[in-house]
Amino acid sequence: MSSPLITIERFLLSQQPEYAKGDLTTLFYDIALAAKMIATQTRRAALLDVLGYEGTTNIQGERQRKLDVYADDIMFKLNDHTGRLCAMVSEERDDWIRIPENYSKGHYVMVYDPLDGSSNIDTNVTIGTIFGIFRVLDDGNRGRLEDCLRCGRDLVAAGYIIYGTSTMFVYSAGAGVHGFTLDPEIGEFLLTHENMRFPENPAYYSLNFGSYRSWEPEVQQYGDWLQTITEPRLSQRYIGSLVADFHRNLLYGGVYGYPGEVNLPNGKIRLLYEAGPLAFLAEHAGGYGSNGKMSLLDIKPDGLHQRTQVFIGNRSLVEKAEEFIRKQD
Ligand code: AHM
Ligand code: MG
Repeated sequence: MSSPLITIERFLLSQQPEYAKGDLTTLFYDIALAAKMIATQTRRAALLDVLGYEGTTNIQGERQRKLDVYADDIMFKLNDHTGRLCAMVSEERDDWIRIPENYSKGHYVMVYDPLDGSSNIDTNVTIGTIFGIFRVLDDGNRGRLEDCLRCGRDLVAAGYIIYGTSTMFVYSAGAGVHGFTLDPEIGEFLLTHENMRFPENPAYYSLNFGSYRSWEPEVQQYGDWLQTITEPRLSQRYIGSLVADFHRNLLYGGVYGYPGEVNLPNGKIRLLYEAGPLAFLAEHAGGYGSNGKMSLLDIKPDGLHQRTQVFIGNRSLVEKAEEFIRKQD
């Protein structure tokens, strides 16, 4: 008998824990709609003249690509007026985002990177969107900075959308990690990967060995270890698109790392809307995310765009990174 066709809407309504029903479920649905719109634009990028740079820079001083700006705008426009959120934080905006006074405010805060790995856009390589959702600390207010500056342990849900050979929506609201694939003909995300877990035996490591000479000696030793272990022997795969590297490692087992470098001591990955949400997903899939010393979920950000060293994936491989790094202390 063939397996039943389950849309993301049906799954959200029937399979979620009680607390995730209601506003949180509809919020996922809004994000799924944003995902479809971003996917459509990504697929047609070269035809629509949305490749290349916008001529502006974001808070990190990075040049914004047209698709970065488009994706950010879609995430914002689909979520500012729904009454489900009271604040947002985007990689592309300096400050946290207030919900306009003329709209009612909700109980949730959404942090997101609208288009991650965007240096890959112009070369047709997989990119992604990352999001995390917190509950507001105090229902009585319209959202404040402290509602946004939270550690990953406080997340109630997180997920990503991967724009690859197919578009997938992967999320967790604390009860398993589930993946849905977009059927472009009918415009629906259908359940294809229920209860995703890191396989016990990892297959890959994903670090940019081009930066090896800029790493701390203990990270270099970890890199050497990854390259030489035989039980199991690992292969290197590095796309340079965090969502894509994380997704592959979730399916086949592995570790993604972005270590600090001589001129970039905390590495490149942002804690609040990249590392935190992926560490949440990793833990709910039996894996682990660390900055090399402690769980990424236990670090409280001081700033919205704070960077952190990252090792994330199969627990055994991430704990090995911690072992090398602790030896140095
Ligand atoms: P971005 O948010 O500006 O796209 O940067 C994050 C990306 C990650 O997706 C990726 O893993 C990393 O930067 C690649 O950086 P590098 O080219 O230095 O290896
Ligand atoms: Mg990013």
